Amino acid sequence: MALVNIQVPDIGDFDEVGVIELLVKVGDTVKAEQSLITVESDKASMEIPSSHAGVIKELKIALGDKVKQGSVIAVVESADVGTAAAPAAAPAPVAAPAPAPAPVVAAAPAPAAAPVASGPVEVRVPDIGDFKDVAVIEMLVKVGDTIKVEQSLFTVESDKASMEIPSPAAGVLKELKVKIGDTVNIGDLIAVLEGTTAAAAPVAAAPAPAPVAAAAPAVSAAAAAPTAAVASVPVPVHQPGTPTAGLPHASPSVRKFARELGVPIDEVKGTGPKGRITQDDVAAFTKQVMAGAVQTKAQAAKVPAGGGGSGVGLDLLPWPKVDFTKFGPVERKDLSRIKKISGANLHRNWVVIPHVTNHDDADITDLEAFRVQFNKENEKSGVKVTMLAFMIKAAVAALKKFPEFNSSLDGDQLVLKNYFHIGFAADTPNGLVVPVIRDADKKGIVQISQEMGDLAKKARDGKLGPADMTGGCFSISSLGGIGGRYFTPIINAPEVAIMGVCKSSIEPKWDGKQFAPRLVLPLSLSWDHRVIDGAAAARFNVYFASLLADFRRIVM
Ligand code: CAO
Repeated sequence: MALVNIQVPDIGDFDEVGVIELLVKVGDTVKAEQSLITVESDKASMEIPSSHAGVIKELKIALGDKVKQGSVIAVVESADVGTAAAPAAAPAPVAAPAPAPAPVVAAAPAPAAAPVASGPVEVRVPDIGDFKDVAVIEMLVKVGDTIKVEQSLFTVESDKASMEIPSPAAGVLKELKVKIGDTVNIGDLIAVLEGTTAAAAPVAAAPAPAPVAAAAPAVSAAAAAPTAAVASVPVPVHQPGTPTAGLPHASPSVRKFARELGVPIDEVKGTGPKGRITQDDVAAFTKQVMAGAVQTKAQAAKVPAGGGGSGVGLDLLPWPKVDFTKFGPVERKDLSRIKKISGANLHRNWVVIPHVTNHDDADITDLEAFRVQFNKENEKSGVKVTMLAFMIKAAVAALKKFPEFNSSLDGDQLVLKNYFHIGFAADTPNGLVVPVIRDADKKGIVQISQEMGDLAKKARDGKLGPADMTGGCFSISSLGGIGGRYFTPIINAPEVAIMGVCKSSIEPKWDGKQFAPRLVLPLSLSWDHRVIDGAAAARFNVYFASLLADFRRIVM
């Protein structure tokens, strides 16, 4: 018997990765190759196995620690030290890296700065070591999306690791050759990109990935590629039958999503294949917790027996359970995917952000007359200039004048943005989405109207990608085409304000001498009281309304 230090093996280009799960405890008897811990980067999670069989004498790391190659995970008392090349009688623990993990997935290697001509680029499965038939469990992009270098395309999963496969090039995704449930192997064609603009060389033209010897500790076949951070992630070799008891089964992006919402992922029931936890499962869990239908273990521990508020968390009454059929016939319908996701986000934003809503009116008589006249004159162009496009421009001017409205909270700091991406709520058959007009400060009203039309169509067709809906600074939610007077829009976190707009109507306005009929647009500005004060919000609304009343002010 000897004490063996089990170390983190070569984990490629990763400096440090976080320990997210401990799979064993002191006193446990472990087999060689049994998983000890799970580590995770932003793109991959993997289990680190023990190099030796024996009894865990000491755990050298804790949850949340960062580890890298050579970090000692545990001290194991082992009879099996033949491979450790240490004197049997040595009193000090023998250093033994965990078995060499072969990379399950390595991004396609490519020369780092090779310029790429426009044209189709075939993306193939990179070196996946000894693995065969790795399952595709999650698609992260769709045809038509504009892809950045290193943007994750989809997630693959073996029994021991899941990993997002990044794109080696930028461009528009023309074809996806895989779908959920497919299994892939090294060299399989997975996608075709077109109109590439950056960094990586076409995979088809790239040198074949160096084969990874199963026993070799080093795994940096793709270290020079732009995707090296992902490419060189090693994961333990699959050992059929090795237990993974207690490990919540979820992809890195789902774990990240859960962490962002503060959801204890080990309490979420997975409904995916083999009990895998999906993003929808996390959203549904969040919804149940927020509705008081279930409690997390932490919440349960805080609520005193016999009830009574603890002052911690919401401590709400459970959601009423009603047998509606007692009162009349009912039908049940599953919520759409968009509704589940947006519901969880809206609920979090409503609960976390101290909202205040200021209502005001804008006199848009002249602007609407101009808009109608302009559209008449330009009927043949095919582009209709909308009132919302003017409001986007007005929002940009107001954000420039009141920069705290163009910010996000990050702990104790305010992140002030020097760019102007404006989101607009779009109603679709499947639910609410908020596409974003990028760099609205650099675009004219006609271009904004055109882009909004395109994005609204994409939204209705369910074709918006993540890039269409992220990075917004401020949102506008217009119910103007439908009706209503005022409402309370919910802030689209991490933004700090949102403008709600209702239907304009002719109202009598006193012009100093008489009542005159004016076209009045109702405005409802919701703002985050942690960042914005009431006086600033009132000023923002007044300024915004003054721009719509006389659009010439926008260039002053
Ligand atoms: N007052 C009066 N009429 C208005 C108006 C306003 N504020 N805004 C638009 N209209 C009229 C337009 O004049 C147009 O009428 P015509 O067809 O007769 O010309 C009609 O409403 C449609 O307007 P539009 O084509 O300009 O579209 P839009 O820019 O108003 O809206 C979009 C586009 C995508 C925002 C909209 O289709 C939509 O989805 N709105 C709903 C957003 C939503 O659900 N918000 C709530 C979020 S909180 O749950």
